[in-house]
Formats: sequence, structure tokens, C-alpha cells
Amino acid sequence: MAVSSSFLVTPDSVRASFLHYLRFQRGVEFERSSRLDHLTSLCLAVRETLVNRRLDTQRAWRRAQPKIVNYLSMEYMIGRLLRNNLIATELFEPVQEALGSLGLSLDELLDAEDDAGLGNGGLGRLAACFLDSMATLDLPVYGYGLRYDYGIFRQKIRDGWQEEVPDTWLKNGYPWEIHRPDLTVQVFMGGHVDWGVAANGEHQPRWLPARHLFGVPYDVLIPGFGTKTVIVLRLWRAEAPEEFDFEIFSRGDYLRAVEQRERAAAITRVLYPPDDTEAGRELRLTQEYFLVACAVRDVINRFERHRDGDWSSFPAKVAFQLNDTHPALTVAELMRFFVDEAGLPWAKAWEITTGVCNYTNHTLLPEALETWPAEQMQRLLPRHVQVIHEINRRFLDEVRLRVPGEADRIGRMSIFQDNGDYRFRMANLAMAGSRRVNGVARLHTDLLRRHLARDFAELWPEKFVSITNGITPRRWLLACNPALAEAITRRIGDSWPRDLDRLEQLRAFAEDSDFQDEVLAIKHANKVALAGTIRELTGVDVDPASLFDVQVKRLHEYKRQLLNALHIIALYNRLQIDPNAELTPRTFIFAAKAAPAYHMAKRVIRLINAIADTVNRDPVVAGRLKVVFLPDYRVTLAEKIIPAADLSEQISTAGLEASGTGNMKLALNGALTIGTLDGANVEMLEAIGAENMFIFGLTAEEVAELRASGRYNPWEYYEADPDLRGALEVLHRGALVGGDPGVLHDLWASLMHHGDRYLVLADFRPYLEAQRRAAALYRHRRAWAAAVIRNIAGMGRFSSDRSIREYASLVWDLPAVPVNGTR
Ligand code: 26V
Repeated sequence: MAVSSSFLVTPDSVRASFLHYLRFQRGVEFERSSRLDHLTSLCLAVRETLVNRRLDTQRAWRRAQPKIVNYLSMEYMIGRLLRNNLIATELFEPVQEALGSLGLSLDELLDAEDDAGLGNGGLGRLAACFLDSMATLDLPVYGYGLRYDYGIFRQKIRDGWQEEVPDTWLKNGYPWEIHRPDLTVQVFMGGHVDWGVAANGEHQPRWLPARHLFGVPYDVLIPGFGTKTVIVLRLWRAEAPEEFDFEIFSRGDYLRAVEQRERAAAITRVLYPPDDTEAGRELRLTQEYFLVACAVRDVINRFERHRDGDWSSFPAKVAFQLNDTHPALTVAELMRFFVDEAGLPWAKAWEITTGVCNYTNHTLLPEALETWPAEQMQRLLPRHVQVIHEINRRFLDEVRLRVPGEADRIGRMSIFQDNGDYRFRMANLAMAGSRRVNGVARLHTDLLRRHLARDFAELWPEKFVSITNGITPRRWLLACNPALAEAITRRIGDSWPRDLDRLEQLRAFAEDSDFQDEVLAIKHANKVALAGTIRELTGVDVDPASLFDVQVKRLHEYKRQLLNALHIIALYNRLQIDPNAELTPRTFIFAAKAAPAYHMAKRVIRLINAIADTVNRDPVVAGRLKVVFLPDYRVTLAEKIIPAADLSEQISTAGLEASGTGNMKLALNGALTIGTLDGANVEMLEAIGAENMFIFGLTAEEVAELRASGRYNPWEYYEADPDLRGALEVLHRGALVGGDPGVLHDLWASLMHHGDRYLVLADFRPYLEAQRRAAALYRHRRAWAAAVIRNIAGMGRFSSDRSIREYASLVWDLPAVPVNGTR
């Protein structure tokens, strides 16, 4: 019998539970307890409500026997959870009161939580926003990922350079996770394939793996907002099996036994940064397979518990969503299972597999498209290699049947790249094996259809859908910007966090001077708060009345932080020449991590810090220009920067940013966008209106043409534009770095000698013009405020709830399962 006691959580019950964990989990007396003791005990007390709701959710799912979607991602950037969980469980106030009665401050505890940074950037944060929306929409979903001991590195800045420090987020234990050794699965690797004989006399391949290890799940509970549904993010940790070492132990080779254990556990040691360096890629493929093997086994175990061996109903009950190609081996793993273990005929296995897999593409950058060397695959997964070859053979036969005599097309569509460098193309495997393939913004999907997936889209147009990304308004407005959230609620009611389209009603207040004043005052207060953080992190004083110009995102050449930097140098140069020039006072705020092996990106960080050092110390520009680079960009820092931003820099070379999601977060918090027609900016423009954004630069089509023409010459722009020349000269001379031209030479060379791949020079002048318009509007406080309000009003469409509804209908065919919980 399930317990269904409707217990009320009160300040007293929270206090009792908190003190219970303090004593019996932490083993300390209240009088001697530390902040860590408090934080851990509080999280455990809050977790009780999550667990109760989870059990109610499971009961509802058991009754409904719904289809279940399994979201597979190598990355989840969930950040802190306490504030979010307090809001979702409606425990914020009782907890505040309970802690108050003990003389403790909730704010202090909230700020003591470490980020769970199990991701690199957009793709990982999107997965986290999606979990929030899936729970909020009562969708039966599991998230699957890896429990890395070390998440994304912590960034320090030393002498202007990035330094990477390991992220020891688990050092104090992680109170949100629930260790589930009972659900451990076995994972096999290596070895070779034997040809046995089946009952019917046919040859039957038998995989004889060289080693096996265990996947042990740790569950993180994700509550929906305004609903009782709680879903599970299941993170797997690799462990060596006991008997593994046992044999070696008995032979007396203790050290080797321990070494082998270490090797197995190393699989989930560290999150890979998005480097395209070859070294160390060995473990990455192992990680990808480990995730896939654990998740597929877990899904099959769950399916088998409910029905016995009738695999035909699998697609009615199961779907997989592959977050980029990283888990694309799911296609091969399912085929291997159905054919080798379940004994299904190939055609049936393929029908089922292609009925359950779906793939989301998140980038078209050629260097980010995953391919794996055939011999590496062969060493790790000899049976999967056979399976993929057979998938490919039959798949290409089908293509030949539909469009005979097109050898080139066959070459392009093959999963196996055979040009002397034998590799598996994971995007082709994902596209061949999926029922639906989607891009993450309209422009991105169009480009996907026309380029990377062209042949596939021609033959299977119905496979391709576009689902524009979104962000969760709970974390990215309600929680991070409570004052703005409240002001909005006072105007349009409190239903917007679950129904973001309601923001449209704010348009009526765009010219309302009371609301304008309120929005400006809230922004100012947020800027004052951020100024405090900036002072703490960098020692630099910034003026909250200045325009806060913000570019926060991963550092990549295509995102063009360098273009932003050149604009700053140009402004600085102008003030050097004419110290009395009219200038809207600005604070340029950057935060960005560079992949550790990304040479050019690291130099851009060095450049920005060099500009900051020069500009911030120069009395000539004091009061007009400040530049700060905030170290260690992560979810928690984003939550402080975004509510304080005036101008949002979304200036990627058109066609290269698949969607962007920071663009949405900033606009939702009342920043105006300066941006190119790239990614989701295009759709934001439609929703917000051209008068309320600063759009500039080449379109994706113009970029493609210019690049293809072979006629792009950065020197033409250099010669024609004195401001540009002046800015580039500063780079060239090494003026900002003590006159050493060597330090930043490679940046100069990338633009002037290596063809300026991202067309920084081509967009420089239009960018400056757009910046001028932004600065001018900022001086008209009312007009600026009206544009801010219209920006917020247009952001309804960019809720991740809308994205997830589209996945549920266009991709998963997944109805909601309401949970009638009592708590
Ligand atoms: C690639 C690799 C390759 C080697 C190992 C680690 C690693 C990690 C990540 C990646 C590619 C990440 C692709 C990505 O993050 N794309 C971003 O996805 C966002 C969500 O859809 C989107 O808003 C951004 O525009 C897009 O750049």
C-alpha cells in the first residue's frame, strides 16, 4: 500500500527535519555545526518533499503505463538546485521562517551551494532547461547522463591568461543525489566476435568482450513547477567489478589489480571540453558508449519488467532523444541487443530501432561533427562495428533503390567515410537510425536541410522538423530576477511562469511611465548588485549608471568576442584622439571559458584582459569606459549578470550559431539585443520587432556567398576604414601588452594573413553603426524603457515549455500524465 498521507510542510516540520539531519546525518550538535552542515541538512530536508512527489509520480505512471521518453545527453549544466527546488515545492517561505527561528540566513546557504557543472555550454544548459519543462508539463521522461567526478573546469585568470583548475564539486558530497546500487547495470567492452551457430543452423555472431564493468546510477530529482510531477535525471558512474581484481589479487599482483580498478572508474572521471585535439579522445568514445549502454540497459530492464518479450510494442512505449551525436551509438546498441540478445530478425529490429530514436543536431561547424576512427571503434566495440557496417550496407541499398546511379550521393550518405582515413560519421548513423531529426532554430534547420543533411532530407523530408530552443522562465526570470518577476506579476497576474505567452500583455504597458520607471529602477538595482560582484571578482569599480554591455557565452572565434573587443579599442582610440568626444558611458562585461587547447580563444581572453588593464587605468576615459572580464562563467554567475544587462551581444557570423539561448535569457531580463541575423536571433526579431533590436551585418546567405566567391579580402576593409585600421594597429603593435607584438600576433594573423574566417572585418563598420544606435537610444531613457518592455513582451515563444510541447507532439507523440499528489 502506498502511503498517501497528506502532510503539510510547516516551518515547524521543516525545522524538525533540518535538526534531524543535522544530528543523524551530519552527526553534530546545532551549536557546533558549520555552514556546510546547515546546507546539507537543509537540502536533505527539502529533498523529502521531492521524494514524496516522486513516489506519487511513479504511482501515476504505473497506472497509466505511458510511453516514456529517454533523453540522452553527455551534458547537463544544472547549476545550483536549492533555490529552484524551494520555489517548485513552495517551501521558500516555511524554510526561511524555520532557519530564521534558528538564527540562520537562507541567503547565505543559497550562496554556499556549488554548481553542478556537468556540461560545457549551450547544449548542456539546454538539457537542464528541458528537464525543468518536461517535469512542469507532466511528461513521463527520464534524463540520462554521466556523473563526472570533475565537471567543467574552474577558470582562473592569471596575468590576463586563462588557467584551468579542476572542479571538485563532489568534495563535500552532493545532497541532491540518491545512490541506486540496486539498479546497477553491466557494460561490456573490447574483445572480439566469434561465429557461433544458431538453433536454425545459421551463423550467429557472438561478442566475446575482453572486459566488463558496472554502471551505477545516481538519481537527481527534478520537480516541475506548479505541478506534483517529479522526474529523474539518472547519472551513471563507472565502477570496476569486484571479481575482476579478485583473480589478479589471487595471483598476488595487488598493484595491477588496483590499477585496473582505477582504469574502469576513470571512465566517468572528467567531462570533456569541446576540443578537436586528438590526444585523449580514446576515453571520450568510451564515455559515449558507457552512457548509451547504461541507458539502453536501464530502459530495457524497465520495459521487460512490464511486458514479456513482446518487442513489437516497444515503439509504443519507448522513445529516445539523442542530444547531438554524442549518444548516437544508441542506434547500434539497440540493433545489437534486438538481433544478438532478443533474437529478432534484422528487419524487425531495424523497424523498432528507427521507430524509437530521434536526433537533435546542435551545430553545423565541420570541426564539431563527430567522426570516430574505424580502428578505435574496432578495438572498443568489435560487434558494433559489424552491426554498423550491416546497417550501412542495407541503408545504402535502400538509397540506391530510390535514386539509382548516384555514386556521389552514396559516398556522402555512407556512415563509413572511406577516403584513406577510415572513420565512422556519427551524424549519418544518427540520421539513418532516427525517426525524427531536428535543428534548434528555423535558420539552423534550413541550413541543416540544405547542407549537412541535404541528401537525407531529399529522400526523407518527413523526418526533418525544426524546433526552436527555449529557456525555462522559472530559473531565468522568476528565480534570478525576483524584483522584475514581481513587477510583471503585479501587471499581468502570476500565471506567466507556466504560460509565458502571457508576457504579450505587457506590451500595453510599454508607454506606461509608472511601469517604465519601475523596470528601470529594478534594472538599476540589479546593476548595483552586479557592480558589487564585479568589485569582489576583479577589484574594478564600475558605474551602475553606465550602459552595461554584456557578452557572456563560451569563447569561440565564430561568436566573435574579437569583434566586440575591436569596437572597444576603436572607442578608446577615439577618446585618445578627442578626449572630449561625446560618448554614452559604458561598462563592457565579458565572461567566457575557452576550451583548454583552443589557442586562439585563449588569446582573445588575453586581449580582453589587456584592454581592461589599459582602459580601466586611463584617467582620460574614466567615467566613460570600463572593461571587465569576469572569471569562471557558469550558471550561477549567469544568474547574477543577466538581470543586470542593458545590451546583449549576439554577434556571431551569420549561419554559424545554431540557436543561442543566452540571447533569450538576456532579452527576457530586459536587455536589448545587438546582433546578427543568426540562430534564434532571427525569430526574436520577428517577436520583438526591428525597432526594438539592433540588427546588423551580413546575412547567412551573404556570408556563404562571400566565402564561396573566394573574393573576400580583409585588407580591403582595412584600407577603407580608419577606425578599423586604428583598432587593428593596436593589436599589431602589441600596444596593450607592454609593446610585445608576439603575444597577440596570432589574433592579428588570423584576421589579416589567414583570411579572417569569421568575417570580423566585413561586419566591423555595420557593427559600429548598430552600436551607435544603441548608445543613442540609451540616452533616451523613456524610449529605451519602452523598447525593454517590448522585448520582454515578445519573449513568450522562447519558453522551453513551448519547445518541449513541440517535441512532445512533433517528435515523441507523448501525452502528459497528471499526478494527483497531495504534497
Ligand atoms: C562537441 C564536443 C566534441 C568533443 C568532446 C566534447 C564536446 C562537447 C560539445 C560539443 C558540441 C557542442 C555543440 C553545442 O553546444 N551547440 C550549441 O547548442 C546550443 C543548444 O542547442 C545552441 O543554442 C548553440 O547555438 C550551439 O552552439
